[in-house]
Amino acid sequence: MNISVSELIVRYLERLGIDTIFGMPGAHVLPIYDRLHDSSVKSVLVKHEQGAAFMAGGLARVSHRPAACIATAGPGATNLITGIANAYAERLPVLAITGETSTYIFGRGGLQESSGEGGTIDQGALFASITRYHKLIERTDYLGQVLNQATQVLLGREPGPVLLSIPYNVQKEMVDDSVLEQIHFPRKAAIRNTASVTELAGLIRDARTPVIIAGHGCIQAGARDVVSTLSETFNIPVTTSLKAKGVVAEGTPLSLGCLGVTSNGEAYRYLVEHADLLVFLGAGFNERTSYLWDAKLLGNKKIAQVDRDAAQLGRVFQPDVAICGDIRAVAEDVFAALEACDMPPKSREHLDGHQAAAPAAAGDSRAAPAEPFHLIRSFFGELAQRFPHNALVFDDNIVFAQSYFDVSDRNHYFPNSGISSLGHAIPAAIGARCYAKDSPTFAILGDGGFQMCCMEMMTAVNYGIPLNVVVINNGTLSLIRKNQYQLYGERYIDCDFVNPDFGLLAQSFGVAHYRVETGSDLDAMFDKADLTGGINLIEILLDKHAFPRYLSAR
Ligand SMILES: Cc1ncc(C[n+]2csc(CCOP(=O)(O)OP(=O)(O)O)c2C)c(N)n1
Ligand SMILES: [Mg+2]
Repeated sequence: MNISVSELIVRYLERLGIDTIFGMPGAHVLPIYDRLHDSSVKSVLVKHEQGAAFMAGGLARVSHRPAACIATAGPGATNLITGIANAYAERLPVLAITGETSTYIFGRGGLQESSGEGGTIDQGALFASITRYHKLIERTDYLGQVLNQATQVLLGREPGPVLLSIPYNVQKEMVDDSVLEQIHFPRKAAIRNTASVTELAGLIRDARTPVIIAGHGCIQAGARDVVSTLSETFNIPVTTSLKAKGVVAEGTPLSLGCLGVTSNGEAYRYLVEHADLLVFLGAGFNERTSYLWDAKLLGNKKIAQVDRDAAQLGRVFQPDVAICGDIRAVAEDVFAALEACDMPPKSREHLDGHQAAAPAAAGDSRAAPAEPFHLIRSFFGELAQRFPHNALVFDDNIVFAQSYFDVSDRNHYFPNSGISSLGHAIPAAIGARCYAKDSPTFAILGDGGFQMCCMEMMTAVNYGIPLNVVVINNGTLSLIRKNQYQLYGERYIDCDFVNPDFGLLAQSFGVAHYRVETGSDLDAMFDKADLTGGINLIEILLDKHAFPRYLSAR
């Protein structure tokens, strides 16, 4: 049957299982919007296309499925860029559909033309380095092949964003709907282990104080339970990267918490003082996790590394054993090998001593009100207690959560780890909530970041999407202020600013507002606010002179 290309694109979205598309119409994408009317795909109108890309990213991150955004030619497409770049860095399967001027006016200076012809801006070039596949679809004869290639990227083992840019006239052309049959859905192939599981099991057997460093690869591989079992059965403590917080429930005896320059330093201390074997499971060793590649972390230790991506093996350190393979499968094999050789659990002597010497656990800090972060600390403590299992927490601040937020093994914590762009948390949380419809959803961010994307709160209002925005009101770009204090002799420039009245802002948005200045304000907020079904703007006050003690690299 003959259908328009626009209709075909909408059917393609349905085939991918996409039920929500985030975006803003413009004349050059109206044919596709028109076809959305009669489809199962619901469109969500955003305030800025950057928000649409972040929303799609948030949805993909929570659902592990493709998500989509749509924008018009020219400025619509360029506004998507930061969000798509973030999806690229996070390897999220985000499909961006953009319009373009009609092919027959390419190069003649059409309104918002971004074909790259005749000196116009070139969408393809702009997106080339932030997508895994991009195509300006100028004809229909290869449409099936293009959609198939897009599918392989979106559903493949190493997903990433895809841009399909479709000129206005092409959107209105007719094609046979059998084009859709050319799309193949890739199967998730199990990768074979290429190195010796027995060798890794041997390293663990011979170690006195092994530590697992769990990364996001454990979450991607669905390996949380296996890692926990490995840890508990053999008394192997686990520390995680920021993105893998909660792979083993934090606050439990074998969790060392998070490893990284902005964390409380406990995991670092254990690694340096006690560990004799580090087992990296799907974890990178980036600037933050590695404390700027601190040699003490790896020194005098055996190192094992398991990653599904061969390119990660040995990228920043030399492992004694490296295994390229599915993390869950390798962890299961290692567990079986250790059971088969009757390995006794490791002694907890060092771990117990280490934990006894550690400062009080996060979350009980109202005991120390003089401490400038006590409200934030208490907030995270309450959050962990009240929503131990099903909250979605999108966090652009990350510094505080790394020390104060105990993530349970089922709590979903999403740090802004992609390209670390301000303005991410609110739209990403909105996108995630469109998928996880019963999960209390939090966007945590600073007041600088808030003002980059706060209008997307109105998107939540427009569609009745429950959301809790927690803004840390310190009237400054704290990280910048901290750097200027530590590294530039207190020569402050362009860090402080005046905030809007958040109460009035919330009122004008029609959402609830809570101003948290004291511990009792915080208690009152937790008691009164509908954090599951409402839309709330929660403002936590913080002295602008207070910042965590860690030192930024530059
Ligand atoms: C889009 C973007 N621009 C600039 C930065 C650089 N940057 C990193 S943190 C920061 C300050 C953030 O201030 P705020 O959101 O108020 O959070 P605070 O540090 O005060 O808690 C800035 C400007 C960035 N990460 N992203
Ligand atoms: Mg701030």
